[in-house]
Amino acid sequence: MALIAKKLRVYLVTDPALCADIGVVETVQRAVAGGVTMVQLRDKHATTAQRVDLARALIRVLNGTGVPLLINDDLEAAIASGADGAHIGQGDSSVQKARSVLGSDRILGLSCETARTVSKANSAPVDYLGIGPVFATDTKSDHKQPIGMAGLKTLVSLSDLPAVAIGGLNATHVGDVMSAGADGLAVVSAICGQPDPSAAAGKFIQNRRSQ
Ligand code: TZP
Ligand code: MG
Repeated sequence: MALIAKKLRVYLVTDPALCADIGVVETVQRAVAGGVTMVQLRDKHATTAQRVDLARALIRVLNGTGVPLLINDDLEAAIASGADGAHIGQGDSSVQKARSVLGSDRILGLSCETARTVSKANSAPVDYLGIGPVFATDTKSDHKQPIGMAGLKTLVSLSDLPAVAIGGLNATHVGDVMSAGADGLAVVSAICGQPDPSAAAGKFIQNRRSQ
C-alpha cells in the first residue's frame, strides 16, 4: 500500500472554534497520542501570518511522530512554515499552480464532490482526494449536497488515487467507509472539542483493527 494511503487512515482536520477549550495545539497533541495519522490545519478566518505561527507550533508537536501536517488552502503558509503539504478545494488555486508552488516533495490533497471532478483528478498532479461530504454536517456551513455511503463507493471506484472520506463521520462509520473502498476518514467534530481527543482518536483505530 502506498505510504500516503496509510497516512489517510485517521485524518484530523482542525477547527479552532471547536478546539476552543484546550486550543488547536493541545488538541492535536492529544489526538496524535490517540493514533491520528495525518493533520490538516484548517482556519478559514486566520491570516497567512497566523497560520504560519500555528503551523510552526504544530510542527514542533508533530516532530518525530511521522504524522504529516497539511495546510488548508494556503500554499504560502505551507511553504513558509515548512509544513508537509497543502489541501485545496475545487474553488481554490488550480492544482497545477498548487503543485508548482509546493514542488514535487510536498503532499497535495484535493477535495472532490462529484464524479466529474474525481475523474478529472486522476490525471492531475495530486497525491490524494478528499471525497464528500458523505453526510450533512454543521462544521462546514456551505458544504455541497451529501453523497451518502453509496455515493462514496461510486466516487472512490472512479478514483485512481488514494482517497479519504469526509463529512459527518465518526468512529461508528469506520467499517462502512472502509467497505466503500476509501483509505480512511477525515474528521473535525468527532475529535475537535471532544472531552478526550486522545480517546476519540483511539476509537477510530480500535474500530479499524476490528475490521
Ligand atoms: N469538507 C467537507 S465536510 C467538512 C469539510 C471540511 C467538514 C467535516 O466536519 P465534521 O465535523 O467531521 O463533519
Ligand atoms: Mg478550500
